[in-house]
Amino acid sequence: MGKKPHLHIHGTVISTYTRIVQTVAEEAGVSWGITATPAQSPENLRRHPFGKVPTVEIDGLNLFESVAIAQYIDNAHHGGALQPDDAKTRVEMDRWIAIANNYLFPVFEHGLIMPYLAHHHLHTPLRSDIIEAALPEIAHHLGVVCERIEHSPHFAGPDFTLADIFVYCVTRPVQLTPEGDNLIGQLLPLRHWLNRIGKRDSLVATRWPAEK
Ligand SMILES: N[C@@H](CCC(=O)N[C@@H](CS)C(=O)NCC(=O)O)C(=O)O
Repeated sequence: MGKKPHLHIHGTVISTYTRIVQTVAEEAGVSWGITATPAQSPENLRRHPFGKVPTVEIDGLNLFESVAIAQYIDNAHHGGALQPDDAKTRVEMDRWIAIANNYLFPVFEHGLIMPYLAHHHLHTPLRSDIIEAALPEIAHHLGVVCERIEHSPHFAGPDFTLADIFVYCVTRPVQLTPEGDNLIGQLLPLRHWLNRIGKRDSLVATRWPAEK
């Protein structure tokens, strides 16, 4: 086997999507380094026309969008081991990645995680009004996630796939807030899955400071 490449990540250090890319690299045995880059900085806007992080450099390519980056790393450097071959299992993986990106992330991020990050890091007053208003929808979304994982070891079925990485990295920050921890505490299958999956080496290696 050839020498594994190095992945250069540009992104904010505490970021759900940065963690997704770091986790896939860990799973693939690809070494990575990160340059702290704010999403809306002029430099990042040159890398990502929609002003999001992360962006990466690997194999002479400049890539953005986490699904594309994750699939590239897994395909080019891990034999596609995190993506099922079977079409029916694959569609389940794709569906849960889409759910994580389109429904879970926006609601969790804006309703709970950003208010706490702003409070802890920028020392602004905690926006309890935003959190209170978002909690019913957050509870609904967590319930849907919990229902899926109640009778299946992983989101696409028997094996650990990219879907588990996306759902874990999007959902775990919720558990780091008091309100999220309380909600997940009542959803035992989800809590057990988060505990189990969070022990994987790739997810231990990419923990946020608040988890250490
Ligand atoms: N679709 C993008 C989403 C990335 C994303 O939303 N990143 C967040 C950080 S976790 C971000 O850049 N937020 C800053 C902003 O929206 O201004 C991807 O998959 O990479």
